[in-house]
Amino acid sequence: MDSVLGGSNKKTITMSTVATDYGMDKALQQLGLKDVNHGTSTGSTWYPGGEEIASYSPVDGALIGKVTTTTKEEYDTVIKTAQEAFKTFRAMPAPQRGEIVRQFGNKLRELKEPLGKLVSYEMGKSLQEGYGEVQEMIDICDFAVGLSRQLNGQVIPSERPGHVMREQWHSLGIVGIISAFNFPVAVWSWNTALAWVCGDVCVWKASEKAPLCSVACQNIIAEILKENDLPEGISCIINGDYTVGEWMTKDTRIPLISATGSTRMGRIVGKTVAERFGKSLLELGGNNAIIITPTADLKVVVPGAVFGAVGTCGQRCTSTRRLIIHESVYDKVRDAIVGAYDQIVIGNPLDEKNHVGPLIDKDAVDMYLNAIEKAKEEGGNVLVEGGVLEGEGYESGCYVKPAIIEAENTYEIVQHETFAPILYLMKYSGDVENAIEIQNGVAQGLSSAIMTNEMKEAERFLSFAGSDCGIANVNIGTSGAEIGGAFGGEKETGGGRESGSDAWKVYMRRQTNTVNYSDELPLAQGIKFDL
Ligand code: UN1
Repeated sequence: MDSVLGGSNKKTITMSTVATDYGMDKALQQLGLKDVNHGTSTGSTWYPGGEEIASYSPVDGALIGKVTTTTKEEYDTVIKTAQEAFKTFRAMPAPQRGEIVRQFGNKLRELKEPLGKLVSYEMGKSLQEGYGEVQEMIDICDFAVGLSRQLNGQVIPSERPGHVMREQWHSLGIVGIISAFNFPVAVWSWNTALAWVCGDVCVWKASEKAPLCSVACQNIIAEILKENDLPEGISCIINGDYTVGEWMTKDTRIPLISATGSTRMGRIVGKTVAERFGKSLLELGGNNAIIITPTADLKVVVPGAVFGAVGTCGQRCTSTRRLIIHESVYDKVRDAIVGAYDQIVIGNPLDEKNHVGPLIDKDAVDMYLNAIEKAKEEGGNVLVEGGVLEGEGYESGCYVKPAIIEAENTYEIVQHETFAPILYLMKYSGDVENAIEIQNGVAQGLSSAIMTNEMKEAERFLSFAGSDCGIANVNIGTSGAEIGGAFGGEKETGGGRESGSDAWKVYMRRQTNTVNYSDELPLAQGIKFDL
């Protein structure tokens, strides 16, 4: 078909047989997704809902199933149920809540295969990455179980005699989760696993582009909650377009909104939540670069850069969008990367031979094509041609070829996050500081990386004067973060941190206590107030 495909993309399937060919039928059965026609739930209770949202697979264009949108009345019932559940759940000892999350993690271990397949089929990422996403859920559950015994506060010395100060952490309430299509299950679990051990209850509005993933997750957790005699309202899902999101962001009953998506969306969410003094955790767009220095090892650079750029078909927040290459090694690195693109096999992501699946939908394909056009208009030099794949196996119209374009960092299109496999190559000369300036010279600040064997360069990249991103890696790519670290970024990425480290603190409210165990009442700052 095309040279970019290599010769091995022979496994083609027809639209009607994909589900059975790759065990999708069985997977849907195992996940309780046969004949679903609902999308609003407080646990084991499902509500009929309003309009239908159809979920078509970008893999083969087939209709996987339908959910319904949440009506305003149902939304209010969900929030009231969650508020009630919070009263019970926050009173449960944190390690017991951890036990619930442990059971959830174990269930995910059992269902890794069907859930990974569903992620792959509904969203389009490769099966390996679908399984990886479920593994990320399991990992955060394990992390949260340990955390459930470590929601530690501290004791602070008081300046007054006979006084002691403490800081403790209390449950917050309802956590509203708005998630994107690209990580349709993992990002929800980053939030829920932590929120639950913290004693919060969760209301999730998943992406309309991957709604069945949310129903599958809800089925799994609802069973665990029921087995443990826990009330409805601890895990809720709602569905719909931005109006449902707006109900959440304006709702003073939801103290924390955790939103993942575009900077455009985050700007609206952040503002709306701030207006009512709610808290928001924003994980927005990235424009991630790898700096490739003269001492970089090509064996590390090539897989790191290529997986970063084409993994999840360039639809990760952490996808590599820019390579900033030292002029002395530019030709060698460029040729190696371009050569590696020849090996990429594009096709049905459920077939493990394929590296890259489709984009999420035709709108995404249009954005990808427009970005390539724009880069050309601005003077970009195309090294690996993009384009939409046609023919057998590509009937959904969502399969595109990963492209490589030589470009300047100042191009408007390069400054912009396009959720597609387009990699921009640019040169730097002189010191690593020049590369860092280019790397930081965008509005976003999620992930970054440097490839170097020179210790001083690595440390300069990681120093206060180095990368301005929330994630800065050495000798690995920009994507594929582990759950143990705090995940998120600066500038237009929104400033939020999810997942590991002390990200749990955002799911709780901090309280400072001063206790006087003396018989006097000395005032702080030595103030005298004698009556
Ligand atoms: C996202 O793209 O929103 O670091 C999340 C990564 C994954 C998570 C990405 N662990 O690429």
